Order: sequence, then structure tokens, then C-alpha cells
Amino acid sequence: MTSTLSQANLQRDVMTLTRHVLQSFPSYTAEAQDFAALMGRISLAGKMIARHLSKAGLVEDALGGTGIVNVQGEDVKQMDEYANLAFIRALEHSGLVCRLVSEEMAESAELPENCSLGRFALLFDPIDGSSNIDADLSIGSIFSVIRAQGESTVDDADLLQPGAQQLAAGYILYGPSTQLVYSLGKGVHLFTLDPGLGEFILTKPDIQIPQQGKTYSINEGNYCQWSGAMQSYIRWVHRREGYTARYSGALVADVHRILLYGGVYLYPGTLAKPNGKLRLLYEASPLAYLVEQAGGIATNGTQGILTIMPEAVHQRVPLIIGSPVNVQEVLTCLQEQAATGAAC
Ligand code: FBP
Repeated sequence: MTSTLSQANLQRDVMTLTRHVLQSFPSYTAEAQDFAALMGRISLAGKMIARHLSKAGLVEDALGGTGIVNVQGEDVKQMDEYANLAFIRALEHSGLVCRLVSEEMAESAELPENCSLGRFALLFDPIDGSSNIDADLSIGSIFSVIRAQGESTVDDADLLQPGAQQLAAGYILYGPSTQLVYSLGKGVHLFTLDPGLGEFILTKPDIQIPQQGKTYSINEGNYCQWSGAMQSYIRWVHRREGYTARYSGALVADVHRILLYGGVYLYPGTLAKPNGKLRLLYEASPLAYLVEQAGGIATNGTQGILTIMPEAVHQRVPLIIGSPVNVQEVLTCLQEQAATGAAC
């Protein structure tokens, strides 16, 4: 007799990512099938990356640098290169994605075999938190899906869409377990990779971010480079009972914690780099899509991230993202300082 627990586990384990996508549509239309297949391919890239990471110290091409400097001016890690290739290979011959924009590629790429049918473009950060790789700390992959019909235009103009136009977004977190969080604009859902089944299984549906949290996440090492307003916000947080600092070095990991337990992550601009470090199209925008779906807020300090009209595929943007109460505290402080010059 199958035990009640086994029956419950069977019921749980059949809710795979692709089934969840299919069931989120009213019927099994071509669109539903396309999104299920697309998420299946994206999760395949995640599984290949997780597998390679799990053997990082045992294989020669997972740790360390490649000696190449990418379009961001950053040293390309071996894992950055592997992960970028994993996404490309996973999406080839899918009939789904015609164009790719990656943090690791200066120009957008085309998958010509997909372009006659493919009506999606994928914008992605193959490895977020690259500085954590060699120390075996949590890292992630971030992805955004938009509609992009056909061959590329000279300046990728058709890919420069405000975040609100995303069709889907998500991330894969390579931590103690491998987790995938995604949204098709119908709620935010968390899946856990079952290595035995090789499937992402639904473990936390319809995530709602707590209205307020105790965590603030920012690299205080940049304090001297911030505006007076941002410095006064951090001094205000230091005086507040109950706030605690958490900064992992990986945006995905910090935002994941905030999505589950509340709080705020900030990567502000600096006097030298007013737009900060993070990229709009494949870091800030997909995370903003998720967090706002879950009831949170994402802003550059003056404008909602999802309303920003992009001008270039690798453009950077200051980011303040998290629980409504915590983000509002930051904005109120910045606005007060701007209006009165007085510290908050
Ligand atoms: P990568 O995508 O190149 O890793 O850059 C983004 C990132 O690593 C975030 O994950 C992280 O929050 C931030 O940059 C860390 O930057 P810093 O070391 O300047 O605090």
C-alpha cells in the first residue's frame, strides 16, 4: 500500500516547471506550449551550470579566469564563459528564441535556425556574482524574455523595451540547493532542483514579499563615493534598532533573501559612476519584474525600474529594490535631503 507520504510526494513531484507553465494558461494553446518549452530550455541551461559548479574544484575549466576582458571591462571567469555557452547551446534549435543579449557578449547574437518561427528574445546574465565563484559562494543566472520578431536591426532598437513589457523573467540560484524563481506576470513561483529526478519541482508558489524586513543589503565599502543623500540614509539605518546588514556579493542571492524575508537591496550610483554598476536589461529589470509581481518596489531612486526606456543593451542603472516599507524609507530620506539638504 503506497504510504500517504509517498502519495503526497508523488503529487508534489509531478508539479514540474514545464507543467506549471502549461497550467498557468487557460488552455494548452501554442503560446502555452511555447512558454513551457522555453522555460524547459532555460532550466536545462541552469541544470548544466549547476552540474559544472558542483564539480568546480575537480575539473580544470570551472574556476579561475580566462584572461579575457568583456564589454563591461570585467575579467571573464571560466564559469562566466561556460554558463554563457550553456544558455546558447540550450536555446539552439528550439524554434523559440531568435536573439540573445548576454552580459558576456558585446553584441546581441542570433540563432538563425530559430528566426523564422522564434518570436522571443532572451536577455541574460549567465553568472551573477562572478566574484563569488572561486570562493564557492552563492551565485546565480538572471533571465528576461521579451517579444522580438525576426532578424536583428542595426542597433538592436527592437530589444530596447521598458521592463513592463517583459513576457517572463526569473533567476536560478546556485546555492546549497539549486532553485529557480520565475514569473510570467501571473505571480512569482519558486522551484527546487531535485537532482535525482533532474527536474525543478514547485516548492513555493505565489510568493508575496513581506511588507517590511530587517535586512539592508549594500556595499558600504563605497560609502565615500555616494551622494550626501545616500550617506545620510545609511547613517539613518545605523541609528535604527533592528536593522541588520547582509551583503553576499551576489545580487541574486541578496534579492532572493529579501523576496522571502523582506528588506532592501541597494546599488546606488557613485559620483564617478552616477548609473552605478548593475545592468538594466538583464539584472535590474528582470528582478524588478519579479519583486513588483510579489508586491515589492524597484526604483532607480526617482523612477520605477520597469518604466525606464532603455537606450543601450548594456546600460547601467542605480537600483533600490525590496519591500515597500523599506524602499519607501530610502526614497523619503533621499527626497528630504534633496528638498531641504537636511540629513534624514
Ligand atoms: P556580475 O554580474 O558581473 O557578477 O556583477 C554584478 C554583481 O556581482 C552583483 O551580483 C553584486 O551585488 C555586485 O555586482 C557586487 O558588486 P561590488 O563588488 O561592487 O559590491
